[in-house]
Amino acid sequence: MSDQVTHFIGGVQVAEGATFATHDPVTGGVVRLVHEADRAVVDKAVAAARAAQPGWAALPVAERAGWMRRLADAIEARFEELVAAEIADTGKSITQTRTLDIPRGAANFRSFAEIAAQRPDEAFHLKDVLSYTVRRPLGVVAVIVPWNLPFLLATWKIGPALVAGNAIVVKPSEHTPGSMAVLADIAAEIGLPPGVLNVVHGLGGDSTGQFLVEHPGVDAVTFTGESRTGSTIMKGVADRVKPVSFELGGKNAGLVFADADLDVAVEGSVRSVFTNGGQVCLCTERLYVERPVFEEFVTRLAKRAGELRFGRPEDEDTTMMPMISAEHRDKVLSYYRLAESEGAEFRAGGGVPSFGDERDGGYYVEPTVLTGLPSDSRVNREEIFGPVCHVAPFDTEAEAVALANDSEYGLAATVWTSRLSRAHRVAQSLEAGLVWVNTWYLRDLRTPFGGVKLSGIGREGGTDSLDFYSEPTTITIKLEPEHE
Ligand code: NAD
Ligand code: 6OD
Repeated sequence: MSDQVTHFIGGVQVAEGATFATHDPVTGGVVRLVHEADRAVVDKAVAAARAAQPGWAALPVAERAGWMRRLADAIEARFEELVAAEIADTGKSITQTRTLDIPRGAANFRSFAEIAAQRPDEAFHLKDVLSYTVRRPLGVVAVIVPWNLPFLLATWKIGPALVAGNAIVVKPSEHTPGSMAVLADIAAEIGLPPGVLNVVHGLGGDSTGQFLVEHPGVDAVTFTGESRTGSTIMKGVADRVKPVSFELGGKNAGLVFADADLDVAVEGSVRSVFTNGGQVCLCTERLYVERPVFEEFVTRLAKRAGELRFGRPEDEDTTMMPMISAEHRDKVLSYYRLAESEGAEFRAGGGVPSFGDERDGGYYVEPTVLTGLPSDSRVNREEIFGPVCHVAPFDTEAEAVALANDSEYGLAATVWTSRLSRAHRVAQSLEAGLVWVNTWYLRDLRTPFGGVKLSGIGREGGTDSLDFYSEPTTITIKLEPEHE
């Protein structure tokens, strides 16, 4: 892939629009120049998708599923190139990128191929009346994704949208265009019908993202990103009543009961707080720990936070990555300072690491563990999206559930307990789309994924994705002629 990122429209590269630079989060240096799609480029992409969509939808689902498997095969064949592109844009560790981000891209295409190809139609028989449902694709879908898991999150939407018979226009984050540029190249290489998958690059509001979602030729929007952006997009598409699927922000709670295996709870919380530098919508930012084990838990979590390794991305034992941008680093640091002014105790971190090399120009912050804030503090209510959590004690199960649910968000929660009945009871009381018990971010791609409250609208995953990316028509037939 060249260092100039171009759009992919109708099966060809299009180098139109002014360019902007992306920056390496590890050093702050320039990574690539990216063409920004203006309205004219977005028009072209939508027109290419509209032209391709009927032919694509007319293929039997088994053929579209075959294309998804070919995409997965090609991702595996160009695995290291994708790993390199993702690392260059994000500064992720090579270990995470090789084990999570890129393999999930291939898995997303493969699993939606299987789910779609094997899905039966629904039919209902009532005396002499037969009702059955056929599903049609929505048409042209805009796919707007963020920077934190760029390849994983884009393919999570692209796979089901395509296999359901839609043509799509994808807009990756302005910070992370690299892996989608490789995917576009892969689509051309395997001969995916031109116009079925288009990629336009650019910014969000008042730029490519907004032009795309509000385009009259776009039938639906699938978006992952901040809750505030979701709300803006919703207003922008309201007049045309476009279907939207939104995976938005989180302020996820973790509940640690005194009966939990504390080794498992501590290590699991290290993962759930600090993975990807805390830049995963599912990351835990609020931990509530039953009072008898509170002090031990905090001490151990803080110690482990201090042991995370700020290696270079290519070092296999690196466990802490930079923030995506200078702006995001400053946002996270502003919450560290806010925590100070709100009266928090810093049990780990709170600052910026110093390397004595070019990484001092990068966007690193220290993994941070806070205690001592009330649940109505801003640090406990607002999504920070960095390597930081606040830990508070609780005394009863009911109090723990109430604290966890005291949030405008409702994406994910974790429960650490060895009591089976408690695990079920608490999990079912939490106002969240996803609850993990004694684990975190363990995924079965057939299950519904999404959040409640400010965390989203709708569910994707398995048949929920196929349902969003299609519309049912119910056909009812009277089996006996009415006048015989
Ligand atoms: P963001 O909302 O700033 O941007 C996401 C995407 O939307 C980018 O491609 C951006 O260019 C585009 N965009 C911005 N404004 C737009 C507009 N007005 N119209 C159309 N497109 C627009 O989010 P981000 O900073 O890239 O990502 C971090 C956020 O994403 C966090 O809040 C995180 O919780 C959330 N997130 C949620 C999930 C989930 O599954 N629920 C997954 C990942 C990230
Ligand atoms: O694993 C997934 O399918 C998914 N949608 C993860 C979202 C992570 C948020 O940052």
